[in-house]
Amino acid sequence: MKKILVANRGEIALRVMRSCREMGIQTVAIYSEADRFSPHVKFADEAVCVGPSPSNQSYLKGDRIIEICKELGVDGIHPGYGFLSENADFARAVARAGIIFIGPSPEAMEIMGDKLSSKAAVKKYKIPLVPGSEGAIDNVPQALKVGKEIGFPIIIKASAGGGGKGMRIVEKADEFEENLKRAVSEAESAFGDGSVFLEKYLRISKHIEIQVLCDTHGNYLYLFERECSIQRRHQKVIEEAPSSVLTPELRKKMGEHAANVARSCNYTGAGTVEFIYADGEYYFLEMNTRLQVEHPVTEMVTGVDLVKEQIKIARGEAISFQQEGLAINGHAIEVRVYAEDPANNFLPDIGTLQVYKKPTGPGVRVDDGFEEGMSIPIYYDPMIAKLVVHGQNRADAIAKMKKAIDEYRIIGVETTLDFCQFVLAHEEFTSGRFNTGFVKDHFKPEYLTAPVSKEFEEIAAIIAAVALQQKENELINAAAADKKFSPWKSRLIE
Ligand code: MV4
Repeated sequence: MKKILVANRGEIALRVMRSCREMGIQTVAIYSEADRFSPHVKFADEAVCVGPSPSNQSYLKGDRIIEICKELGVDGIHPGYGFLSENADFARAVARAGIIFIGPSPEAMEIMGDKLSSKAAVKKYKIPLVPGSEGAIDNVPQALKVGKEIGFPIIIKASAGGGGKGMRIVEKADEFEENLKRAVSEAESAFGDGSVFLEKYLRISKHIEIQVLCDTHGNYLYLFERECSIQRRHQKVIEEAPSSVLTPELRKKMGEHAANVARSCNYTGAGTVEFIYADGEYYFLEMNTRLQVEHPVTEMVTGVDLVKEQIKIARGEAISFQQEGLAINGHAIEVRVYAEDPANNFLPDIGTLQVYKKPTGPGVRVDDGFEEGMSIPIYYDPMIAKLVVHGQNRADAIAKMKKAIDEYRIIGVETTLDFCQFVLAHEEFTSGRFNTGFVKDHFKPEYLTAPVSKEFEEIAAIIAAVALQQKENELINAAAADKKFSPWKSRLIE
């Protein structure tokens, strides 16, 4: 592979291109009109505009992206996460065009993309599954029968869903009538597939996922776990590796189960097997057939560059290490920095990064795709950056993260940084006992707005007004300078 097109934007596009460059591989960026001046465009060896800002007119234009590859002599496509990364039809079209899709086979994506077919696939490996319905449920008597067997509460999940989309919790039998009907019609309209199934709802649980790496030579390796229980409405906020609750024995068993999930669909490349953990027991939920947002915590504790491994596997090489050669070194934590206002129900807060200063130092990694002065586009995910730290142990990593967040300076948009600081300081978090209900159970927006005196507020308002005027002047100058910037590396193919 000599030239890779990264079919993505922002931090992940940059992160993938960095590994390509270290491997001596040429990089091609694609960008939408909103991303014309983005760092991933400047970093790439070549860059092509794929269309207007909305992603369905740009980053999701699979056919157009394949055309660009043909024109520029691209031999591999890395899809990043989101967008086209789990689209089996796209992966198939890429292969048909004689280009390597850096990811699993379309067949593996399809098997794991459907929760019922993924459960069916792992059956022969005796993977622990949450008690539930054998297949799809489409009527109340069927649901009641399962309810009798497994007891309440019960969760209804869409087979074509995943990541928490289209789930409903049923507390008692008479709630089936309405919830089943709604779940089916929601699944139908959201995924074009109304199949739903039932599982015993585990109310207090942890979200633990295992990173796997598999090559075309029959090697199925696990790179241990990430714990991602700190989340809000299915959006992860803090992830870490390792998890506080896994013993070495449990870790090995879970890892071997994860490798078997990958085996069940002849998986190749990097993937993540998601488990739910409750009371010392764990159960397989689903497999994500992409590189995940939180992959850096695994890289920090294992020393493996997952993107480089993905590329080597796609080239047909065998993984250069073995399971016995892998170990967890220290502890890593990632916080996602979103342009959202935690004091205002985490509403996306768009605007310009008037001040943007990143923390640095040993064991501190920032994966981002913005620079000072840039605006956060409204069209995409509002994540500004991932701040990742590595420490000798969990306490050390937490301390390092607190210091790094303190050093992070973002002015112009509200961010989730203070909220993350609140989580890191909470006893429930430091003790490791937290579960997926943490944010709902322990966070109130008032916690972030410390009371201040009237005089302080007045002085602060004056200082802010002066600073704003100064900044405005700077921005006017910056905008004038910006006009001189031409994306001369870009090639527009009509
Ligand atoms: C569950 C569960 C409890 N019991 N399954 C969320 C992400 C998706 N991959 C699966 N998810 C869950 N599956 C069983 N059998 C709890 C979650 C879950 C959750 C569910 C409802 C509302 C918020 C939640 C937050 C995290 C996890």
